[in-house]
Amino acid sequence: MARDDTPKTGFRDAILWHLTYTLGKDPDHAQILDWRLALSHAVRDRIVDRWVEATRATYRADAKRVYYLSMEFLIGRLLEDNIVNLQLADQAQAAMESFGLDYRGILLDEPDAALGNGGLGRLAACFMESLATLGCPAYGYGIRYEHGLFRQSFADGRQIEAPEHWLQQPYVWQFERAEASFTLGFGGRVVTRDGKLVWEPENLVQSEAYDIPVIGWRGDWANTLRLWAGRAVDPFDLERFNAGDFTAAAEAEALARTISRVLYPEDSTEKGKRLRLTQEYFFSAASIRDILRRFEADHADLRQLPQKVAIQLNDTHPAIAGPELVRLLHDERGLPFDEALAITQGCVNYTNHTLLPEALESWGEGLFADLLPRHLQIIDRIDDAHGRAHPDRRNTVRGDGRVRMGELSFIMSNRVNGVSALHTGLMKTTVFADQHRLHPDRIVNETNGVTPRRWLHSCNPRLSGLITETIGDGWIGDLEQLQGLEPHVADPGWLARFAAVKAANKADLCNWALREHHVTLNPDALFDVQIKRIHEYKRQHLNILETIALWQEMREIPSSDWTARVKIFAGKAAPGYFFAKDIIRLINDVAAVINADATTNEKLRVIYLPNYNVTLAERLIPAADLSEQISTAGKEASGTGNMKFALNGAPTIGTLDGANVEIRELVGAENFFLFGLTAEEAEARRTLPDHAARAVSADPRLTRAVEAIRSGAFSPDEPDRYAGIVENLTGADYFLVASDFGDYWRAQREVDFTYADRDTWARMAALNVARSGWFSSDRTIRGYMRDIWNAKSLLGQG
Ligand code: C3B
Repeated sequence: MARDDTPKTGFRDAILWHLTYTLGKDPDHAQILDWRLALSHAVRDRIVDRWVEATRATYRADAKRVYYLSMEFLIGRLLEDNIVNLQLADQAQAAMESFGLDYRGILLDEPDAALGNGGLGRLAACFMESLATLGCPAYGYGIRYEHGLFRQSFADGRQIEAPEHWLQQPYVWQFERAEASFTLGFGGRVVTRDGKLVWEPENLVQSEAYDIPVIGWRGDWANTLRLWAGRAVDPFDLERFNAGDFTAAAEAEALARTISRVLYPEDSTEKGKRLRLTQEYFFSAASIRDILRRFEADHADLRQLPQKVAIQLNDTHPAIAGPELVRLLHDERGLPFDEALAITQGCVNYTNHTLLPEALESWGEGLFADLLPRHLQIIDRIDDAHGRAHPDRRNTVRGDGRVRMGELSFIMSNRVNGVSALHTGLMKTTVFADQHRLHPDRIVNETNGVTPRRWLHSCNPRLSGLITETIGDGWIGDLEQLQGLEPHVADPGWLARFAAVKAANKADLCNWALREHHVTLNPDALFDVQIKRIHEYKRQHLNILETIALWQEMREIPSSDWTARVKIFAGKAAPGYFFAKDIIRLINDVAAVINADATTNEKLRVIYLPNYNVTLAERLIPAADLSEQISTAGKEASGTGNMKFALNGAPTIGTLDGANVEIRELVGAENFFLFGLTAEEAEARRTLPDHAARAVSADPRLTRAVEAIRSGAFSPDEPDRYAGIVENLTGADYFLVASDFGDYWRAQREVDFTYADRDTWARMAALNVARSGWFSSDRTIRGYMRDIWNAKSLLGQG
């Protein structure tokens, strides 16, 4: 092979070509990393042609573009996604095996890009994939964090955080765009010049663009995920360097880079203050400039902006994009203020992802004025204009010395949406009740979804194979076709094959757990899985309490016919969230005691897998029997893990919360293990004095489990280690763990009973798959395109 051979003749040749000429490696001495990079380059070449074509088609059609602004894109590994969507899997596998390599090992060698905390970030990644699949011209805008979410390990059961380095190796999927760079200001003051207010920022920072192509299913369309990195305007101070002050010479660069250095490991608590607000403005402002630049390249009339541009704010983190657009239109382009505002409102929409008060962003006025003095004035004017238009209405964005980003986002937006039916309903009656009265058509619901390419087809090849064999492969691009499985569920032969798929996936997980974590799991046991961020409202502590109670009862009545279970936990806690970290340690402590008990450990095991990420989810979900979705009703906006489990044949044990409600409606109440208070009952329960203490003393199992924790049964070297948890459970218990315990216990025993009849269980599991097609993010994105963006697909002009 020579340098000028085209690298696209055959796929295998292309890989060798890149290994040789892009990486400069001799195949005889190439390492796994080299092969993975060569494979990635060969795949990337095939993406680029379609990417360029999609961009051209969008320009030609002068189509409306969707801009999805998000602080988080939890994209995970991309090589496999890209290979699958280009339908190159067989060729890639054959090529790698012909080189004597382990194909899956190569795929898993890619670092998991964790540019997000949890559901919100993963949703953004699924949306990008669905936007491309549907041929909707769209850009994702976010931050290119040098360090994604921390790596988690355990020491004595405690969470240890270490920095994550996804960019340490070359990252093939990104294209640096030196030309798309903007200078952004911070701080300074507002002066009057020629009768106009002008912002004179004190500090300037450069935004640098990195583009990642996102290819849709079957490779028919590709969009761009553009991530911004911070750079200094003058990266190097030669004068200071020559004076011998080498560190100071590079200070500006270090400071600017700090902006895109780390993802805040905050899920639902407002922290980080100044740097966090700096990050939010940094990426929002760069994105808005980029959007305007693209629009102005071929449109003269700014009033057309809402016809050509839809901007989606993924939560309030990019809310400052609204005032920034007003500022650019009014201060810099000279439009009258009201017109600038109307145009902005015609473009901007806002998705709310949480009703938890501590997660609704607000900023101290002092900090805001210091960092963004002109924006604060603009926000006040927006608030005034809104107040004037609604005379019974006071200004609401500012209050108690704070700037409330939820209120701002609401009044800046054309549409505001919740992420499940229940959540959207609660938005209307709680946090946004006043706004909803003024704007009864503004709030709409778009129930979340997940991409079936990653969350069934790739992560569960056995099930994908069985489905395709049964109903053809149309379901991958049209998930509702899974309904076609339903008639087969009654066929014992088919059901046995379905059950065999799950058994094989479980066997894989057992092998992996033994190899990687030196734990032996019984593949015949029920795999009961709770994997998500650790949070009191998600109630991992309810799960571990039930585990303790079960263990105690097994010891008490060993003769009973207990269903064998493996309780699997995974998830990270925000580093500053000490209660959540205590829950992690408690689970690990309980696991150590229970797993060491020879009288029960045939029947009950507890395992906490470290460093939960997208890759681990892809491994666990196909092997799960039971999906734990046990949040306090009214607190989980939607959930998306719940959808992934149902889709992979794991029935849910859950509350009437978030999208659980819709899952239960679709899969059927008889195929869902429901327990717990409703959102309304939960509200009422909280007002009862001593509800927790009463619930504990009324339930002997709960009393005994709490007593075991209190007495140090799981922390003999430090008996009062969990005093805080015990006090919470028997005291305030805002999340109603004690109140829901009894019904959770009952539902779990129903699970035991049902699982003992493997045919019944397999039927339930299969019906969960057959009836979960609605939870595709393709359906969700169609909803956004229709109800919110008024955007059209450019695929076959469909
Ligand atoms: C999450 C919510 O907690 C989930 O219920 C929801 O499914 C997803 O968003 C996606 O809508 N969420 C999050 O991950 N981070 C936040 N800061 C707020 C909500």
